[in-house]
This record gives sequence, structure tokens and C-alpha cells, in this order.
Amino acid sequence: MKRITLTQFLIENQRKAHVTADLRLLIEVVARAVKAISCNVAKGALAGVLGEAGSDNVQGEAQKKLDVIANEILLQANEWGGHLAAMASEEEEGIWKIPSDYPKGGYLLLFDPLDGSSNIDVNISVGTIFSVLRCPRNTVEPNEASFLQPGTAQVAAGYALYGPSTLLILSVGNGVHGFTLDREMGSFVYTHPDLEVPEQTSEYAINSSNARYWEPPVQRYVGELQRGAAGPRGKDYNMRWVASMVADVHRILTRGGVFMYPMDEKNREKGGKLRLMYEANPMAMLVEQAGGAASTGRSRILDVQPERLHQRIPVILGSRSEVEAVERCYREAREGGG
Ligand code: P6P
Repeated sequence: MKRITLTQFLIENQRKAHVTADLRLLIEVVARAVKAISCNVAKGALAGVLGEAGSDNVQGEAQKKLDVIANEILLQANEWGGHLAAMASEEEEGIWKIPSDYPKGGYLLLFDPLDGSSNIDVNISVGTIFSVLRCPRNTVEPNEASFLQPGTAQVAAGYALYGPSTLLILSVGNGVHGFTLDREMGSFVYTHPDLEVPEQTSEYAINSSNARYWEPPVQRYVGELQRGAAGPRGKDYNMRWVASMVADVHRILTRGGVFMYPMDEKNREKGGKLRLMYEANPMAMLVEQAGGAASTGRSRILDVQPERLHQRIPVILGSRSEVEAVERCYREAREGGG
């Protein structure tokens, strides 16, 4: 089968008016940046890029050297192209303004430059997550409020997974498509057309060490899975937890499952563990575009109206039937039946 590259895929989508020339440029620039990140991740100890950077990010988390490197690669790759009005990064407290000597465009790019970086030093897959919004019309100077749009406003979302192979998974609103980096050519090759989350699954992903902190509906739901064939679900389930959201979500996009980082008492005052704007929203768009569902347990993630750039949120996403089962546990708890 003749394989096409990301560039040809984007040009064909531009001809069908699924993407504008500027959005095509944006995605190609992000793809080039994640190739550079992939090279740095792959060098590991050989390039002295492992370990702590000696600084904390806005989240108060110790930064890894590769967090800083990946963030700088994405900012520098995207600031000169004229396609962006501004950027936002997990690693930057405020929004990243386009330097005045460069032209501005109509898009806003948000990203988690290196998700799962606690896995870097133990050589486990990590990733980059990105989300694209339109800058509100007639915006002279973008500010944080320009970014506070619900996930349904995203025009594109995707992630790079730095695993045994480097993958770029992308949606521009017409399904989910995957590309594998051919390191010899230096191109992303279209290898995974029309990814779909299998409706049924026997696999779940959650950090079970937090069980005592979960809300009762999640404790009920996970307890039912763990009771297996003898329990109310009538079948045995398997559990996976990579602690890199990109790796766990990619597994679910590929073979089904449900990923949960629910509200828990440890994270309640922060609003949850995962960030809405550049983790939950892009992953929710991808999963819904692939036929799955993404919920806080109480409501659809993509409908949430953001209030702060680095806002956190509970995340339950994956195979639609399982997400609906979790929502049912929450609903029955509210109605007093759970
Ligand atoms: P825990 C990585 O730090 C991350 O943001 C997600 O990629 C991942 O799913 C989660 O946190 C892991 O959290 O509490 O299991 O270490």
C-alpha cells in the first residue's frame, strides 16, 4: 500500500477545507518540534539530558531537564511562523506572547511539552500533548482570558508518544489519525488511519494506591471491576497504569479501556490531578473523535468552561460503555441509590 506522509495528509485535508493553510503550517511546525524532542528523549544519558533541572514549574513540581528542553523547543519552533497569536505551556506561568518582531496569526497553541516526565529517568514512554484554539476575533493583544474556551472550541488536538516508535496522533475534527516517525527519512508516515476506541473492553487504568482517597462512586465502580466474573460485571478485567497519560490514552485508543484520574481527597483542593487546558481537553477531543467518551464523572469534559489557565479537573475517558458506567455510579450516588 502506498503510504503518505503527514505533509500530504495535511495538504489533502486543506484541499477539503478541513484545515486552513495556517493550521497546516501550525501542525507541521509542531511535528518538526516533536521530532527534535524525540531525538533528545532517545539520546537519554548519552546527551546528559536526564535528571532534574534544579527548578520548579508553575505547578510547584520539580522540572526534569527534558521538561525544560521540550518546552524551549516548542516555544522557539512556533513563535516566528506567523500562525499563532500566543501560546500556553504547562511549564510557563503566564501565556507566551509572540515577540514583537514576528507577525501574529489567528491560532492559540497550548501544550504539555513532556507529559509523564517522572518516567524519563527510568526509560519509560513519555509524550507531548497539544491543543489548538482560535484566538477570539478582534483580539489586539491576547491575554489569559483569550485561552479560556471550552474544549468543544478546539480546532485540533494531538499528542506525540515517545515509545519504542515515535507516534504523532492527531485530530482536526474529522476522526483520529496516527503517524509513525520514519527516522531515516525524518518524516511522519501515515500508519494509523481512523483510530476508533473499541466500545467494549476488559481493561482499566487507574493509580490504585489512591483508592482510599477516591469518591464513593469510583470506589464502587473499581470494586465491581475487581470482583471480575463472580461480580456484577460478569467478566474479569485487567489493569494497566503507566503513569504517562499519553501512553495510557494511546493504549486505550488502540485496544480500548477506561482511563481514570478521578477527583480524590488528596487533590480535591487543587480541583484534581490533571490539567484541563492541555491534558484533559485535547485527550477528550481525541477520544470523542474516536467514538469514545470523556467525563469528569459528573459532566462532559469538553463542555467545561475554564476559569484558569492551569486549572485541574477529574478525568474519566475511554470506551463509551465504561465511561457511562462510571457516570451511572455518580448519578446513583446523587440519587441515593449508589
Ligand atoms: P501519578 C504525569 O505526571 C501525569 O500528569 C499524567 O501523565 C499521569 O497519568 C499522571 O500524572 C500520573 O499520576 O499520581 O500516578 O504519578
